[in-house]
Amino acid sequence: MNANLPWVESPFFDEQLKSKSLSDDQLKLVKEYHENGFVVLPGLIPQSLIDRVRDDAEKKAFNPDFPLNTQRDDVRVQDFWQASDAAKELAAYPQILEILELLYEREPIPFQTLNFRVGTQQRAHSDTIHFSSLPAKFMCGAWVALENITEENGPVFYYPGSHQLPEYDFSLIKDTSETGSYEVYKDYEDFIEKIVEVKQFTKRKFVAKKGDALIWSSNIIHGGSPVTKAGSTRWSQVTHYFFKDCYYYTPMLSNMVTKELYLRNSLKNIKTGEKVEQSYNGKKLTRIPTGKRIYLLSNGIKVMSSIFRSLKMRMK
Ligand SMILES: O=C(O)CCC(=O)C(=O)O
Ligand SMILES: [Fe+2]
Repeated sequence: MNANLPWVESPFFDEQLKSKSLSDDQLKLVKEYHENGFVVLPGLIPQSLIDRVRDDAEKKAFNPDFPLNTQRDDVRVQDFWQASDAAKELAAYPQILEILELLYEREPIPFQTLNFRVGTQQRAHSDTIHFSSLPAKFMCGAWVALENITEENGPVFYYPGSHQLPEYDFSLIKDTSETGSYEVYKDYEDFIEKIVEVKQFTKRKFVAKKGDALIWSSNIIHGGSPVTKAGSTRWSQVTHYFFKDCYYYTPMLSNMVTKELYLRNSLKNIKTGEKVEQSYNGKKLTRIPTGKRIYLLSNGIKVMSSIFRSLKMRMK
């Protein structure tokens, strides 16, 4: 039996596993990912690459005199890969892509990097509120330590097993049909914090050595721990990945009641530099714009023409 999901997220995972011939290491990895929603990969990234990324981040990303045309502040710099070959190499690091192919059985598309200088202290969330796909859950993050991460410098925290919760968006949190926005994001964070409490998930922290990587699935709840040692750095890079042949959207800015989606129309594949095409399991859908960057997806002409007919009627 198949589900319209990544196989590692499928309720039929155990059954599907039987039909695959995997090495012992691969078997351990896919089982862990399925069950917990993450895998830790100690020492995955060579120190030489780590040092290059860190050096670039220090000299360029967090140097206000170095011109960048992406979002930046003292904590994080978005899409630094555009200015750093090392950051780009890390985002498309072959062993990470190989593992993602194994887990998702689709071509991974690195589409966003975030470089951090210090801990984010970000509240608990699932990345699905920011990055979702149709079909669902074809998204993940790979977080790499560019220095040793301790209890004190704001390690990433996460809740094993929380990836199996529903994909919470405003339609499951609020009783209004309003479109999502940054203004109500705090309500989402409050909700997630409460969910973690009532479900009694166990918190884990990614205390890591320089070069260790953590891959997390789209829906696992995670965030950044408080920085308890004043002035400590937490050099790190996270890359967010989608997978081929999906539609990509942002639930936080979509209307998840009416299914009007804020589509991510200008994604770039960091590996190839090419624009990311969108499709649904091999089929192009029609995008009917209903707002700025907001669309209804449709099977095509039949629906389109009935919408135009009703518009015409209304205009009479
Ligand atoms: O690095 C952190 O503290 C959290 C990062 C995060 O949530 C993300 O990249 O999705
Ligand atoms: Fe996140």
